[in-house]
Amino acid sequence: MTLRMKNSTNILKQLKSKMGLSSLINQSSCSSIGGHSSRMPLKSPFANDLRSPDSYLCYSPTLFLPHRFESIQAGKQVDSVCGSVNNQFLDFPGGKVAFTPEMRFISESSDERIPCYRVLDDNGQPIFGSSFVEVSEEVSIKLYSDMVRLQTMDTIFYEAQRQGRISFYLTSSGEEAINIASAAALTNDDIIFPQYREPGVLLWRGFSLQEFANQCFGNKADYGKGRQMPIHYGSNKHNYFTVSSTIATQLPHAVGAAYSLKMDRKDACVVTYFGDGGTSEGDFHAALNFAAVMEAPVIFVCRNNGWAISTPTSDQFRSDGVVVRGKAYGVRSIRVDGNDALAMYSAIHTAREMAISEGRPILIEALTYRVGHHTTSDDSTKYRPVDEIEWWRTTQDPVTRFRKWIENNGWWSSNNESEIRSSARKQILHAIQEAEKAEKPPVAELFTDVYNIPPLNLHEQENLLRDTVKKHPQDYPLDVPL
Ligand SMILES: Cc1ncc(C[n+]2csc(CCOP(=O)(O)OP(=O)(O)O)c2C)c(N)n1
Ligand SMILES: [Mg+2]
Repeated sequence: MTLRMKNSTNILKQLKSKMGLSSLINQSSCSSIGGHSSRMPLKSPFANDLRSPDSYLCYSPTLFLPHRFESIQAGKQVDSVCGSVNNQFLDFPGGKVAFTPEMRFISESSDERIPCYRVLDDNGQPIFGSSFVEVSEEVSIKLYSDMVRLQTMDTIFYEAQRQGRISFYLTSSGEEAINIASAAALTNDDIIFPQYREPGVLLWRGFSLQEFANQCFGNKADYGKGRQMPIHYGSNKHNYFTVSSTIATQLPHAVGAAYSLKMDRKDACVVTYFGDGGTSEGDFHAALNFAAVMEAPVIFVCRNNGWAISTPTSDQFRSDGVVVRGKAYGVRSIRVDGNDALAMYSAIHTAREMAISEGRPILIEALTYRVGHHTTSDDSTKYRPVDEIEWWRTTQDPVTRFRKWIENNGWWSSNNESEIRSSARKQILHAIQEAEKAEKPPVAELFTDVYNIPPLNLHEQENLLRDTVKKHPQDYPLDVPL
């Protein structure tokens, strides 16, 4: 029987009991943990203690700052110390550490890989015993329709680039569920720090197809005034920070923003997206550690799609993927089937509640596959087998899987399907035509919005640019006003 939970606090409770969190919470309420008890004599933090295990529970480490102990989860885990050999331990910053006579190196990997949370099987049927957060018919239909709109937008914009109408594009093919289902589980107050393969979050929030087209064509209506490459969307109105090409730079920014939400006691969190390639950047490690220490309400969503352009994950890390890094930094984490919209929705919904109510970061590793080329500058068949791409495209497509589920629920028909596909196509073609016709921003805009009073060297560059365009007009677009 499928276990459905309307209220995700039930899921939270279950999670806590499964993870032993309730016992940790109870332990932390022990008055002396992190506090100073006047009945206890001062003692060396490096001393061995041969008293009975029970006495540790209300024993206060005294030489270190109480706050320092309180902030470290390991400091609360007194149980493991109680089970130590001869009850000997090192009273160390961060909590007591048991001594062991055994010389045992910690294995570089566990015997079993971390399992992947999934709700819908390949045929869109709920898996026996799966628990998930209930999604209404209305939300499910919007969720599916937006995945289709994203798919259609990708197909048409990709073709427009091939026709030379825009300079560059990249698709989210195969990763539609991560995009749309995660967005559906958030509120518009949650702040997004994207990589570049998450335009679906913006689409869900109401960024119009015209706004997408304006950015890709870099016309006067583009909020970036044509100064960025296509796909570098951003929108203040939708709490969506502008895409930055430089991999992983958004991660430390996201943590800072999350910390500010916490200081302002906002009922919101930050969600930042990145690829498996992003985890090879120092910024990823700095951000995770920073978030854990500052207890920032930020959800890290790693789209592990197997490839960082032509570099496979096997050339990027030897660990069991990305999810295990969470534990190393003290960040709660989960591995999710990124091609299962219901699993993504449930995991993000639950992560959001934990992040805000408990003031903590969460790491989600979404397993997926980049079905398209990296960008329009790439041909992925040069470095990966076509069979592999086809297997993912045909058997693991997240859009088809979710469609089967809504069809089984009686919420979707083939008529609905043809309607949504043809109307999405019409709207996108119309948006492209309008965006193409619109005027481009003038050259002068290249030099605005950084300085209140532009410095002399910028004036010189602007003049030089104008002279060069006048001298070599054939090398510059004719439709950019000088
Ligand atoms: C700091 C930095 N290094 C290298 C690049 C070049 N680059 C652009 S995308 C990319 C791969 C990123 O892969 P991943 O994070 O897995 O995202 P995916 O494209 O798979 O969605 C690289 C190396 C860059 N943009 N920034
Ligand atoms: Mg990748």
